[in-house]
Amino acid sequence: MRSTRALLASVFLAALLVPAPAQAASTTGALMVTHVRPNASGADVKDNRQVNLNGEYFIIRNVTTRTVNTQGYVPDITSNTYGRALPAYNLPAGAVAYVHTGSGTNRRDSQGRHHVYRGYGRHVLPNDGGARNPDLRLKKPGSPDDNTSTGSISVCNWGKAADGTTYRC
Ligand SMILES: [Ca+2]
Ligand SMILES: [Ca+2]
Repeated sequence: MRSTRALLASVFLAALLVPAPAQAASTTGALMVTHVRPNASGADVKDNRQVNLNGEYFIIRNVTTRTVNTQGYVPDITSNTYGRALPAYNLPAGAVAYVHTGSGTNRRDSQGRHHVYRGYGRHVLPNDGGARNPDLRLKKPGSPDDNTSTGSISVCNWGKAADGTTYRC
């Protein structure tokens, strides 16, 4: 029979072998930012026009057990003033929505993913998020887009974003 000490040592070793969890997204509110794709696939600009605006997005999850209206939540990008509040959209309990930078019809697609559009005519998420920490704060409705933590419920941080790559928050 193994000694208590040996048993404790093996338990300790097993604990060490469990990989550390990636930094998990969190929220103090109803919505959580879980992922971000700061750098849309392909060129951002073609013939002097900003293109593939909807290839730039972040993903939010309704962490509650009830439908949440996204209206008024403020995505405050901490290095700029493109903090237009989210449009009205009923996101079901537990559901995930892609929040796109460009224009489109807010909807649920055939795979059950929801899409919400911010209506910008340019890319707004920095491809190089090295300057601030966090790079994005999701704030409760009525909060200022002032690059401070006021009203913040969930954050996302990234560094230099590779082309067409999605990052966990
Ligand atoms: Ca801002
Ligand atoms: Ca970008």
